[in-house]
Amino acid sequence: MTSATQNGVPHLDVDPFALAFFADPFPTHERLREAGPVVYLDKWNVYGVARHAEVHAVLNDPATFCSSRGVGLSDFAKEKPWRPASLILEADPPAHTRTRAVLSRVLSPTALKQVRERFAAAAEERVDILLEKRSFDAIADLAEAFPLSIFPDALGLRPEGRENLLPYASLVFNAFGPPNQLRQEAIERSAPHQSYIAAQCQRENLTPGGFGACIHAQVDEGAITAPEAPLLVRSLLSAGLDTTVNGIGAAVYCLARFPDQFERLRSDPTLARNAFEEAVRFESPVQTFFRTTTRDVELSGAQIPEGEKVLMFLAAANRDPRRWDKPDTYDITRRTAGHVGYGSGIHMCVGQLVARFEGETMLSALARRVAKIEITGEPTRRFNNTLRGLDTLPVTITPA
Ligand code: 4IA
Repeated sequence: MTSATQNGVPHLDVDPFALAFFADPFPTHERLREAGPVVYLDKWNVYGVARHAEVHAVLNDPATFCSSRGVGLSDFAKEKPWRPASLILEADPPAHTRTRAVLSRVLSPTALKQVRERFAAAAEERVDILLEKRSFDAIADLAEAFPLSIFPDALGLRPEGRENLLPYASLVFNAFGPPNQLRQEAIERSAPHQSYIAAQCQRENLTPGGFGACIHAQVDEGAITAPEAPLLVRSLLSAGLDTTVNGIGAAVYCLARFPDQFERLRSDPTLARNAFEEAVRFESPVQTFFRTTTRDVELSGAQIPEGEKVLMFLAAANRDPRRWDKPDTYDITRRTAGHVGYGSGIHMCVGQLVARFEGETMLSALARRVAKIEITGEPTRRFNNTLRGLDTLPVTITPA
């Protein structure tokens, strides 16, 4: 409940990193939005924004709401980061501008062209396997299996050790959260995953032609220094797999829960891209992120001092009734532009073309070849401080 209002900012006692919150965040998202444009969360001593307008405003003022002090709860000005800071995610202009340009080139429309065919063929192959099985776990056998069949190869990773990729990503996303059990246990168990990742980021371990080798080639172009390249590869390994796993998982979960929307998709498979985008809005695989204030600032009437953490509830913004008609309805024909599931502004997802293509190809294959997706058992939730998604989703599909 709202405990008090101080300096015009309502204080709430909600813990947005508790398991009970993850199980059903929606009523609390509403409370956060309705309490005011800016709130204060006493549990973690942070400001919070949950309305679309304020989330968008914070994302689009990177000079005031910086990333270089970390985009998790930990303030890098006060605490050493758990791993060397990301050169792109946890950086501000001008440093960010250069590394962002490099990853933009590596993940450009031209680069996507080189992998399109393989991604599309892999989606068809995956659906072949699933149609053969009929009954399967849509998380392990679809949402994880499909990205795992394409992304590590596109990066240029050797076959050995790939089982570390999802545990490492899960660690990265848990580590943005507060020092709760999820974060502490993830970090305690992280040594083997971290050493795997560090090794795979080295130039000699990345096969020619992949995204990883392309990053290292930018050293030869003089765009980055040799020690910067492995850290930028690390960004792709951190951000490129678990996000699309949870995005595709969200989309399949939506299409299974809302059969009228799957019917609509089947009648027009060109809606696949928007159906995926709407799933990203509706479920928001990346739920939250922080910024840190670089000065005293007024935001929608609230005074926020310098050096404060501001928690952005991307998922709440993506269902803010001030911004969206029927925000709690999954509608594959909705105009999804403006959702903040990929962020907004200078840090907006640099891999979004690859992510959207993965989602689109898989949903297009399902739309053309599957008549029905039925949920056959109770889905179970996977708990993470930043990512929202399922652990298991038992389904049976019927061929078209
Ligand atoms: C990085 C926000 C999320 C998708 C993300 C996580 C890690 C990194 C970037 C983005 O390590 O650079």
